[in-house]
Parts: sequence; C-alpha cells; structure tokens
Amino acid sequence: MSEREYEDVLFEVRRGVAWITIDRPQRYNAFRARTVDELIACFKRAWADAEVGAIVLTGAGDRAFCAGGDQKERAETGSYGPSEWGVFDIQGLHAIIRDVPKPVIAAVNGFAIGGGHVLHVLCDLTIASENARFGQTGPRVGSFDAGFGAAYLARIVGEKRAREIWFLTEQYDAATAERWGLVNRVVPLDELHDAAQEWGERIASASPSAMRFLKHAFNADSAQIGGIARVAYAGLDLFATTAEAQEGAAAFAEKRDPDFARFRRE
Ligand code: S0N
Repeated sequence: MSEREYEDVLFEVRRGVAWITIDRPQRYNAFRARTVDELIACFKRAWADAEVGAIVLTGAGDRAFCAGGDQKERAETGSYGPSEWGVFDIQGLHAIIRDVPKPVIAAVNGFAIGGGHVLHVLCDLTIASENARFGQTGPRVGSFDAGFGAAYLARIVGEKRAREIWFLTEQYDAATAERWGLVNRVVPLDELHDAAQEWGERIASASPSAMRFLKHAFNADSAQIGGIARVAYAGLDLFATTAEAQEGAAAFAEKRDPDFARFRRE
C-alpha cells in the first residue's frame, strides 16, 4: 500500500520520529477495516525506515485520539467494511505495535475509547492532553477485547481497576489516568505535539539496539497474552454475528440505550 493510497491515516517523519495520525475526525477517529490496514502499513514503513527511531500514534483534531471500531459502519453494513485482504486485522495491528522494535508513544489528544483505548494501552508510552478521556465501552455496544485489552490492561492498572473499567464502562479523566499509571504524563493540549516529539527525539537519539532489546525484553513477560487474544478474537468474531452484539451497534447508531435484558441467561 503506497502513501498516496492512504485515505484514513497520515504518515510523516520529523527529525527521526514517525508520526502516524488516524485521520477520521468526523467519526472521532474510529477505525474501519481500511484504517487498520493503513495503520499496519504505516507501522511497517516506520519499522523499515532507518531514519526513524521512535513512533508517535495520535488522532487528527482536538476531540479524539480514537473512538474504537466504527460503529456506524458496523450498524450500516454488519462489518467494518472492505479491507485489502478481506480480513479485519485488528490483531495484526496490536501485534505490530508490540513487535516493531522502536518505542511507540501514544499522544492521546481527546477520547481514547473502546478499541481506541486498547491501542494506547498497547503503546510503550502514553502522553495525554488535559482534555483526554479514557474508557472501554464494549459491554454497552456489543463487543469486548478479552485479549490485550483486558489482560494487559490489568497488568498496567491492576485487577480491580481493570475490572472496573470494563464492567462499569465509565470514562476517566487524564488526571485519574495518570494517577492509575495508565498514562506517563499529562500536558495542556497545545503542548501535546511538542511533548511527544521531544520524547520521540530523545528516544531516537539513543542506541537503537538498546531500544530494540529493551522493548522485546519488556514484551516477553506478557507475550502469552497473544495466545489468549487469538482465542478471544475468535470468540468475538462469532459473537459479532449474534443478535446480542448487533443490538449494541444498532443502539449506538440510533442514539438510544441498548436493550440487552432479553439475552440474559443462567
Ligand atoms: C467517544 C464518545 C464517548 C464521545 O461522546 P460525545 O462527545 O458525546 O460525541 P458523539 O456525539 O457521541 O460523537 C461525535 C461524532 O463521532 C461519531 N462517533 C463517535 N464514536 C464513533 C464510533 N466508534 N464509530 C462511529 N462514529 C463514532 C458520533 O456518531 C458523532 O457523529 P455524528 O455527530 O455524526 O452523530 C462517544 O462518541 C462514544 O461512546 N463513541 C462510541 C465508542 C465505542 O463504543 N467504540 C467501539 C467500542 N468497541 C470497539 O472498539 C471494539 C472493536 C473491535 O475491536 C473488534 C475487533 C475485532 C472483531 C470485532 C470487533 C467488534 O467490536 O465487533
């Protein structure tokens, strides 16, 4: 996929730092299948580019980093739309954020919600703007991430807080996220880009081999979550075809509360 084919993302290298920007602000930078393909292509470019020593992932505009899977596309078409290989490769995106041997910084410039929250959780570092908001919505919109989005999150914030985030589906402000260790640093929105660039340049000026070994070393201990994630996504694929999951997506698109009561069983 060449750069001129990108519709949903922007890619730019500034002084050794690759900036990957999800560019769908009208949908709060929610991702469809094409977005995921393009993000993977950008991470591969950044991986291969010897000029790049660090990667920043962010969202366009000042409202959202990423609001997760595109619920309107899902409600309209029953899927996340066409992709290059016919696969909605969110697992491939999660894998490359972890595997690319260069630190990835999430610059969270607003809502990091649902699958968008999982993306920042997977990044090596997170800098958030003061207006950033964090949370998982899956149980309200008929989806879940029982792989890295649950198990790796619990490593970061602890079991009780991870369960609270998923079971109560509340939103948390940047100060709370910083207190919980979910973000490394909070800055005013107008300083976010400079702060992320500065961290990226500091990382890019350091030994690339040290960064590569350290990143793989940090990842090694949680690598088995990748196996859990495969089982979890196979379950989610099946779940997405059910009336219960479709009720969640339809309710979001119709701006009403979902009615899940009829799906309760012992
Ligand atoms: C982010 C929220 C809280 C912002 O609320 P606010 O400020 O009230 O703004 P809104 O008016 O709600 O939103 C502004 C405009 O942006 C659109 N929009 C927002 N989020 C999405 C979205 N996710 N998809 C499409 N459009 C979105 C709004 O519709 C609105 O546009 P207009 O003005 O034109 O109506 C709030 O917006 C919110 O809660 N958003 C939804 C967050 C959400 O539930 N995300 C999805 C969660 N699930 C996933 O991400 C899982 C996906 C997944 O990973 C998966 C993987 C593999 C297999 C299957 C799945 C699967 O899910 O099926």
